[in-house]
Amino acid sequence: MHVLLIHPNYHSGGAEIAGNWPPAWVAYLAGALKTAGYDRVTFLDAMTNHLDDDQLRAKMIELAPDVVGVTAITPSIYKAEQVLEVAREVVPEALRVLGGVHATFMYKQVLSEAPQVDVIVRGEGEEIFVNLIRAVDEGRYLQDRRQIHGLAFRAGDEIVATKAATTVKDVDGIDADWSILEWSKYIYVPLGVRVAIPNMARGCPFTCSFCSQWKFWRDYRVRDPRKVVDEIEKLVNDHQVGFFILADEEPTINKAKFTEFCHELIARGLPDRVKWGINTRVTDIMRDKDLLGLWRKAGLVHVSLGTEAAAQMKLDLFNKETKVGNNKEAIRLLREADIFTEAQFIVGLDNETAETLEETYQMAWDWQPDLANWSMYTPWPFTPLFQELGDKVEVFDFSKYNFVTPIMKPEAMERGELLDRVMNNYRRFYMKKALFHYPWRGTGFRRRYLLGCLKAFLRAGFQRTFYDLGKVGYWGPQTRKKVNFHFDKSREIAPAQMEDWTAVHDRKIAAAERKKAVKAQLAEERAAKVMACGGGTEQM
Ligand code: B12
Ligand code: SF4
Repeated sequence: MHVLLIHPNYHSGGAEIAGNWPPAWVAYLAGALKTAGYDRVTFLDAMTNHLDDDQLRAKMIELAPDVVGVTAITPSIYKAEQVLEVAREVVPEALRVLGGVHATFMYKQVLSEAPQVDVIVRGEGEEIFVNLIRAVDEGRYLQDRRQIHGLAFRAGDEIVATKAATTVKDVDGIDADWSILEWSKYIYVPLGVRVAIPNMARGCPFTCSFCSQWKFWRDYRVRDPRKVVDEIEKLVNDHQVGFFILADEEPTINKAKFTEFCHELIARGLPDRVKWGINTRVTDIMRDKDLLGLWRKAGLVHVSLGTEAAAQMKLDLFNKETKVGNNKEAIRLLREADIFTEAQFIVGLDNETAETLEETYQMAWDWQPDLANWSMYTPWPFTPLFQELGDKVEVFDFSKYNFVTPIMKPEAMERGELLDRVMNNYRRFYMKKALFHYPWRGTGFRRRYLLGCLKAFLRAGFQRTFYDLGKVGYWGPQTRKKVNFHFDKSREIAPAQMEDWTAVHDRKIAAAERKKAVKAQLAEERAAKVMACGGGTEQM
């Protein structure tokens, strides 16, 4: 049984500017397959190697796999579908599998628009994929597929979704196989070292309305920190990894486990050999302010904070359960602990104005994080906020759902102006930082790291890959009226997907009505409560 995994060749100038990142999904799936006895797994990183269809064609013919598995987040979905189209053409006998967050929620859309996709794995891949591969290997896939949890496929005209699989409960049984990657390719530009993305915790206990991740991983689970450190030690020893970020949505909420993780790294002398970064929440920084020194000692040098929105109003809308005032304080605390801070702003909702964008800049400058990012609000089609926005979402070309393209048009400005104002924020922030802060602040590692980040930004700026500026034709404020985001207007929501949403919406309304009725009934009962004396409320 030969399984070929492919990461599609999709690029959008955002996080990529920091280097070539290794695909963690491949390591985790290859590990699960190996543990189950399937060790003939090959990986093609079409993204990092910029492989075009012809190159993929040639590779697939050469490898002749039994199964082709491709991943997709929302923006890379069409590229992923294209990879499977190539597979259908040149290795038609191979089973064509798609996994990842987009297909998990949008399986009706995908199966409607891309008949070349044989089967979708919905949710975490480790267990579902092994069950699927086992069925294929034993020649019973077609007859058993309705019994395998977590799949979606077409059967004639019908789109079938099997029972949802449970999340991976035995997270300590997860054993990634990172040896499948071609390590010389994965370099983190700011430090010039190899980079990895291990995963300690899955899920997020919060429910921010703009985010798809809590829905994907469902329950929050943390692996045994010692096992995660085993994995990291191996990455350092076997593959000379010098920097990692935790793939986790929320690595710090479980204070005890995160503290144990830090102690374990220190006990094994790893902080001298590997530095790392995380994404986390302002509230955790405030809670753990006394532990920030320990975090830094454990090698944590970079914290990306979901400060998310400058205005409290926006925070409330996003359901972020945090307060604007805390952001400044969290950044100060991290700076004091000598940890780099990256503040993330989400801009570009329909109520964005020139003033609110200016406000985010003023706040970024006031808070003084080392790095600041302005991401375009992207309405993941499976999030609560998307449902709320309804008709306001006009673009269904998912390839542009990438944090750098304005999907929403603010009422007060054109998309080109929004991009220009965001660029203006970047220009002002980084110009001042580059001139007055980075070269002069701190010594040794801190200075080297900051200048490394600046180098990554400048490189992307020169290559015009940052924010896809080259692709959209943005050359500065004078071109803001001419930028072209090249939205594919022929892209629409498939009727089957629409029906699914409507059904969910109806279920939600029905559930809300039920809740309201139960509440009213309870209130009535309470009001009509029998009094101690035996009478009702109307007694004297
Ligand atoms: C690391 C990371 C990156 C790395 C990518 C590294 C790489 N080569 O894969 C970098 C920094 C380059 C990056 C860039 C971008 N990213 Co990113 N990134 C992440 C992050 C932090 C972790 C992803 C990860 O590795 N998770 C761990 C692995 C194990 O999980 P997984 O990939 O979901 O895989 C599991 C399942 O999905 C499933 N599965 C996945 N694929 C397959 C395939 C098969 C065949 C099967 C069976 C199963 C399966 O099984 C796996 C194991 O359980 C997530 C946020 C998060 N915390 O998850 C955002 C995230 C994935 N990124 C996101 C986005 C939007 C982007 C960018 C577009 C942003 C930008 N403009 O820069 C680009 C796109 C780059 C690209 N070309 O794909 C979004 C996607 C949202 C969405 N709904 O689509 C996320 C979720 C962030 C967010 N907050 O919304 N990113
Ligand atoms: S934005 Fe962050 S904190 Fe909010 S639900 Fe998503 S992962 Fe959790």
